Amino acid sequence: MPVADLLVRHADAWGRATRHPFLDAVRDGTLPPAAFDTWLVQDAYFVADLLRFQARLLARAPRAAQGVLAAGCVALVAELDWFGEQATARGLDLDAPQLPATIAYGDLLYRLDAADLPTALTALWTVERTYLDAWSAARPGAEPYREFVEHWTAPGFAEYVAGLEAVAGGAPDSVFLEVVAAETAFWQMALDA
Ligand code: MP5
Repeated sequence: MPVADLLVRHADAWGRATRHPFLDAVRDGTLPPAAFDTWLVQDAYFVADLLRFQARLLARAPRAAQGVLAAGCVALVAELDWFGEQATARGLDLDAPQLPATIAYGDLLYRLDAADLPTALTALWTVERTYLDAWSAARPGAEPYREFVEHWTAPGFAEYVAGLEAVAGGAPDSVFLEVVAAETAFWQMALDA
């Protein structure tokens, strides 16, 4: 079964993660700057956790998945630099405390170290596909958020997600639903903070 079937089979959960009010507000320009800043600082923590998770996954990945995972690790290192630049430009402190949804999502990534490879690869594809679809729904995005919309809707990012899709699959639906729930909670955290 192709992993993309998960998006149809669990359309409600998928919609909650990819059509969240946070994204409507990015598109309309009504997102309070404080909510965006909360998201940005918390997402920098998440990306750091994701890089560590992905590096551990690369170490045990099958030959066919090494290329896409290694390229993704390089991109994540560059993305962390970009987060640093964005934080500086907005005067944000990237050492601010982690919020509960960020901690919970990081814990999920650590738990996936013990998962079999199909499950861990499907989880990673779900993480990235969520951002592709979520930010695509916010296109073109209002200023000052447009650069972020462009970042996760660029053709190169879509190709990366397709590359992950090609090596994902064979996992229980529960891992998809767990990741999607963590993504929904992450958007909500930014609005509630
Ligand atoms: C991604 C992200 C996408 N940055 N944050 C969350 C909460 N979920 C998914 O990962 P990447 O590596 O930034 O494309």
